[in-house]
Amino acid sequence: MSKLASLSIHDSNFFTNPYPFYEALHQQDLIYVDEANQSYFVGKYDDVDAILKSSVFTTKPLMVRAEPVMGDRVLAQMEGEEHAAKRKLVMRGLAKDYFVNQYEPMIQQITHDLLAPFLSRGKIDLVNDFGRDYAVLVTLGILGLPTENYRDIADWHKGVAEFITHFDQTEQQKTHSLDCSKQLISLITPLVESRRQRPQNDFISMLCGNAEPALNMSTPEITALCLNILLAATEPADKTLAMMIKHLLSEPGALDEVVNDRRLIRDALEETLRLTSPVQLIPREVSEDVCISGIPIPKGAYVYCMIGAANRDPNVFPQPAQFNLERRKNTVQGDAGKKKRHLAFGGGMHMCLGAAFSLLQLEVTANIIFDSLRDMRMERPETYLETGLYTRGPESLVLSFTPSSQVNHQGDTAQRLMAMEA
Ligand code: 2IO
Repeated sequence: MSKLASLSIHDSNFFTNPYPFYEALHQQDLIYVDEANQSYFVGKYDDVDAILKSSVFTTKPLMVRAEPVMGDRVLAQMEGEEHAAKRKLVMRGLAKDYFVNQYEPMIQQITHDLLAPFLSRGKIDLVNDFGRDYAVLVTLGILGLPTENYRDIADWHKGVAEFITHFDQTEQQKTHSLDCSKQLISLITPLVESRRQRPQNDFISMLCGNAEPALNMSTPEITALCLNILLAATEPADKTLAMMIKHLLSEPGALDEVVNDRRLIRDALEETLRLTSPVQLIPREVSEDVCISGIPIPKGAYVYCMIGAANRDPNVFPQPAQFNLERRKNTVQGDAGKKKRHLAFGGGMHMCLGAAFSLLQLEVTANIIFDSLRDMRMERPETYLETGLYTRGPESLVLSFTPSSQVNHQGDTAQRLMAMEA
């Protein structure tokens, strides 16, 4: 039998560490309700999985959470043929053949360039010296957007992300977010218009519809789609990378294991996404009266899928608080023998379309980090802090390592020079 409990997402303890709340939720088999906001917070794996696959739970909350800063609807708000066609188009742009030929060298270059100034110092903050710039530069690279003022773009991204993911923005903060959105829209719009007139071999030209003339998207629609990709690709990337390194450093022997067998990077990423999901919440609106785990939920209420909690459901993930590189091999089987994967990428028809891409991207970068930063150690681990209710990640991750003057990097450099000459 399930019960209801009050939860304040404004509780500062929840913000810095939601995991004890999730544990209590699973132990007591309950759903949290935020009375003031008519919001229900669901954290059981099977409930969340069912909600994400059900059309009774709509993506309407994005009309208020995202549309105002996107300038138009995001993909997750669409349905039917329109959704299928646009999703397919974007997925084609992120496909593996492009990855190997175009994206992989771009990601390698960005990673090397951002790490370079730190290699001889033997010290780097993986979040603030590397991750934030890295995440936005790679996304700009995918979209073919100019990178000269990428620090401005990173700031505008932050403002827009705050609008989507913060629950208690003041009017002033809202205005700031909307200003950031205007800046991004006026950066992207002329590029869309120019690609429309003179198509090139890039992502935006593809969205402009020469490959798919039937779609015939308007300039604001394409711009919103670019913003959608900018947000969805940037926001979780640096967080996932830093949290993976943190887990590998905290778990005895884990880092060496992965450094010595790079096939395990994929397992480390998947386990990081499960244990510390960079996106913790997915909002839905219920279109009729329903019951979840015995709790009646009235039509029109908001239901937040706590994917960060579902990913620690002990019925699906034994010893859920443990970082376990072997977990993928031992996943619990669900219906029809299907393995129950973590829900960090969501589920159902709106499941993250960048999932495969993001794993390839982070694999490329993790490989370079392991080659470049030998004997990584965490500085002052007791100060490590993750924050965020909706998207969540470390405030910083300061690493010390053996400076490159003491490590032979010739192989890497020679390869790069050869690649540049080619
Ligand atoms: C951009 C929270 C960054 C998405 C979002 C308004 C729509 C959608 C998500 C993820 C990550 C963001 N929602 N990506 O949760 O595209």
